[in-house]
Amino acid sequence: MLILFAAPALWADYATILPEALAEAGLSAQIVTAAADPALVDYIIYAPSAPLQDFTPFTRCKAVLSLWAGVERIVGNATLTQPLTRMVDPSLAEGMVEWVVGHALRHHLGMDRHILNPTQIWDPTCPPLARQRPVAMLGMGALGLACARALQALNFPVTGWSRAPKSIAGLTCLSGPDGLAQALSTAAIVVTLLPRTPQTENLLNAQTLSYLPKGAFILNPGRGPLIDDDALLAALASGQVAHATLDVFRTEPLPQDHPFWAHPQITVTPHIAADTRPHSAARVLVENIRRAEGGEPLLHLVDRVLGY
Ligand code: NDP
Ligand code: OXD
Repeated sequence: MLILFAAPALWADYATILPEALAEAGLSAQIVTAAADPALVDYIIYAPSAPLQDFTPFTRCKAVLSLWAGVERIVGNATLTQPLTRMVDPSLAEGMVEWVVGHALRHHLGMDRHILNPTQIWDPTCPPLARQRPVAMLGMGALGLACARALQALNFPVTGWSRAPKSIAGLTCLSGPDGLAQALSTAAIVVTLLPRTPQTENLLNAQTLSYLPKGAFILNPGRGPLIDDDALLAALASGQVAHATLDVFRTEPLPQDHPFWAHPQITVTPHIAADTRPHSAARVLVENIRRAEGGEPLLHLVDRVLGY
């Protein structure tokens, strides 16, 4: 079996781990970072940094396995006729839970008041309890659900919102435009964990931001285009939104002259909310290769029509 690891910049992280995971699964494979003859390649491991754009010559390829959860940069590639899978990995979810819970607690507890307090004022005002701070989780997939559960475990009342209606024990689940309006109308904290698709672009815009109670916090570890940047700046200026913590942007790296960098109500983190961890990711990739070789259905298949 021939595997093309098409993200040469990441190869050092996988050079030992991937062959080990293949061996553990009883699979024997040759792994290359450039294919002399694309027609001989059985699987492609892909990341957005990959130079590969034309999948046409990979006539034998049984699947393209994305190292990233978000696939917006490959899903519309017209040359890609092979099945595409995305990264769903417990370590990715664990990282995302830590980022979301950490930043939610920062805003919930008003930590900046004490960490930054330049005037050394003794102000013993206590924050409300988490149970009094509703959260809207926009996106209830692998990552959104994990974050919703973690916040719920801290007593935040969580309302989840997704494309298709869901019923999840212990969580209020909504869908559709009315569901979005309802979820936002009570949300003190909004977390956006949606994929970037034509349907989710600018989902948070002047109108939807206006549904929020005044002074809400936004955490966006999903994708930059989920939020209309100008509408966000206006909502911050009016106080509708108190603070936005953003991990993802329309242009990455965020350009040095972008207004988000210096904005006192915006925290920029550099697309680090959840990283694909090679140790566990290698096992996710190998499990799908094992399945394909055994004629079993692939896990985490991307729906090419829905775009995620
Ligand atoms: P999933 O595909 O598992 O979940 C996506 C969720 O979004 C689903 O609940 C889906 O609804 C919902 N959704 C999709 N389209 C719509 C829509 N039009 N309206 C309402 N809901 C919609 O993805 P993951 O949870 O694994 O990842 C989410 C995103 O997080 C990724 O696409 C990526 O952009 C981002 N990400 C960011 C990282 C970072 O470091 N910043 C790291 C990893 C991922 P339904 O359940 O009905 O299908
Ligand atoms: C991903 C990401 O999609 O890191 O995996 O953003």
